[in-house]
Amino acid sequence: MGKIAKFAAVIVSSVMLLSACGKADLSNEKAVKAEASKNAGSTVFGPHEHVNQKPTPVKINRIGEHEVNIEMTSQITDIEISKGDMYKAWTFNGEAPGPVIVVNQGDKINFTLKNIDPAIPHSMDFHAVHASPSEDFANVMPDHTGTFSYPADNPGVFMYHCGTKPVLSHIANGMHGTIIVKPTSGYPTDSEVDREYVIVQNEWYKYNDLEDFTNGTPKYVVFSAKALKDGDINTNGTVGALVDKPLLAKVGDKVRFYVMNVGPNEVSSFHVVGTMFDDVYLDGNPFNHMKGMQTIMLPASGGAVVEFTVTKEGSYPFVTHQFNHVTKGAAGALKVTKDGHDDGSEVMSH
Ligand SMILES: [Cu+2]
Repeated sequence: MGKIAKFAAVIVSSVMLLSACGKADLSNEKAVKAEASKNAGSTVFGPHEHVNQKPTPVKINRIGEHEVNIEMTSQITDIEISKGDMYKAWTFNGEAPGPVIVVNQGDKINFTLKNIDPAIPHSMDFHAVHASPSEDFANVMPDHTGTFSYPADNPGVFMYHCGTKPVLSHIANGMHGTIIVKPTSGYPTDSEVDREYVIVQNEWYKYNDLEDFTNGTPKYVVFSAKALKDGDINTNGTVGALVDKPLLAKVGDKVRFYVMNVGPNEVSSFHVVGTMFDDVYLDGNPFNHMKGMQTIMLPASGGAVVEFTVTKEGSYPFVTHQFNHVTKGAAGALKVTKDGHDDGSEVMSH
């Protein structure tokens, strides 16, 4: 077995292991899995057929200067991914992508997953932490709760996702999101930034179809915006979400995007039309500072902080410059006006 195959085998078997502390009960996992694979395909997975759980707010409570409690749910929620196309998404908190999480570099995270999916186990894999995957990213069974602790010592824009086997099905069905670990000393350009948004790219395939997830091409490739604070724009990854409801900026603003490509399978070539990136921090680490870029490459699970200036009024499309994905939905718009308010003008589409 090659190194990569071995690593994959370790991941696959590790998610099957019972947490050493008995935090998660996996006793009926095999039966649940057999049922799940029997039901995979384009018809709704039997046990989820009548399940549509309304979105649940994420709970983030700082309990110390360097310690934060985060509680999320895994749940089944209908999302209209394109006009008239409902998807019974597997989600964190009823959103796909899930809500953005923000912590500080050096925080200890105490993470609780409440799995309210009545049928199958889920788990949480934070790319932002040092952890023992087999213990700390262990499955939480239906109607159970698991709590796990780990440090977030590295700053950046990281992916999180469900790590339950088959991982591809859990990510492609909607279980992905972004966690930002704010650098202790900030970014060198913090004081220049006028406004900021979190943008996530993801793909959709045929409903819960592992064969299509594996060998097919995406049906939709989409962008969403996730709220950093109450009142910010917050959307699911649906076709046209950020064209119908463009992001806003004011002439002269320096705009920061925290961008994340959750895949599961495709690369993103992230580009904003009409400007270039003055400053880029690859994966969101201040050490990876680059300047004057036109397009940034985000691998599946890659993130970045990009900052750019908008000098004139108008509608600035943002895309993945892999234009076959733009025809599948991967476009959004930043509307730049004199005062930063929406003037009702038409948004340029690609
Ligand atoms: Cu899952």
